[in-house]
Amino acid sequence: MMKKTHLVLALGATLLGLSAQAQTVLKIGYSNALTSHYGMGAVAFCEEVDKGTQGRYKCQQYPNNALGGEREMIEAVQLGTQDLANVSTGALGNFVPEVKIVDIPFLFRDYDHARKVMDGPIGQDLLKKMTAKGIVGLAWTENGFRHITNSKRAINSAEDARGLKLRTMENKVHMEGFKTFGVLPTPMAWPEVFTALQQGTVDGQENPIPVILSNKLSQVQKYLSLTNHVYSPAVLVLSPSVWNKLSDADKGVFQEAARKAAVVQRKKVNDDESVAVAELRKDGMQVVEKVNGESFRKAVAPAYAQFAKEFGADKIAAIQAVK
Ligand code: EAX
Repeated sequence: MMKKTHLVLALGATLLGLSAQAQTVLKIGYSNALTSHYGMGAVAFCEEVDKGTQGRYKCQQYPNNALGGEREMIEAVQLGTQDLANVSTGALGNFVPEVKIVDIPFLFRDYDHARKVMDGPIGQDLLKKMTAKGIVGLAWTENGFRHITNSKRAINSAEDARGLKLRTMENKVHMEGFKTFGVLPTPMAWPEVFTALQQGTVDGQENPIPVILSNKLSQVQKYLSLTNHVYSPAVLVLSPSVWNKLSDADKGVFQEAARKAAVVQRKKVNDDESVAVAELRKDGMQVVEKVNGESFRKAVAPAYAQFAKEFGADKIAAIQAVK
């Protein structure tokens, strides 16, 4: 008898939301390992959220494409079937067209420049643009400057890249830009890439150092050239179905947690870069460190007319002007 009463009371309290222990577990997905820059960012975010909400919000980590490719994860976040994702901008422009401007090759000079833009008014404005598309952009994290790997030959200048079949992200700006290098861009979701490289469906791909390391691309690619041809931002996105239920205080906790995650994730990008060349050479890769960057920049220059038409020359100039 006693037992039954307790059960009813406990149930009643839970239904009324009175339980002090009420806990929500959020699913967070990303396309690299738990130990990668994405994983470290996601874990840091979740620790901060847990702390800041006194344990009311916790996460379950889904690394290694466990919830699908980046396009699928963004869709799921929109729908509310997935709570959080830490994704690159690869597929994001298909949902939020304004974001595509940051995918222009050779737009950013270096990490300081890129991070300043993403954390400044331009980047923050782009985060807000996501809201109208049913995506809550919490903070820009980072994937890193991208480099070309391939199985055919060492690339010293744009001339050497000519004719290579290169996997690209599902990103029109990248495809337009990389075409000017003379490569054949082949869009493909990330989860398919390792096998495609292994089987020779494509000759190469391009990605930041942390992705090359974390996915052991040295097993399927002989050549790496530090082309730095485009900056690859990433972003922590949250489903509106979670966001809309948060109190203002909790919203603040989530945003601050995302900003702290960005610091951790960016540091991992830098740390990986500082050890990568030695490590990848040890793994048998041939690494071209001093690429003729000018040849790539020259090749892509004509495409800037198209980018200016699409995004506005003033908007591109505003990004370039950030010091
Ligand atoms: O987000 O698809 C890609 O090349 C991405 O850079 C990678 O999955 C990490």
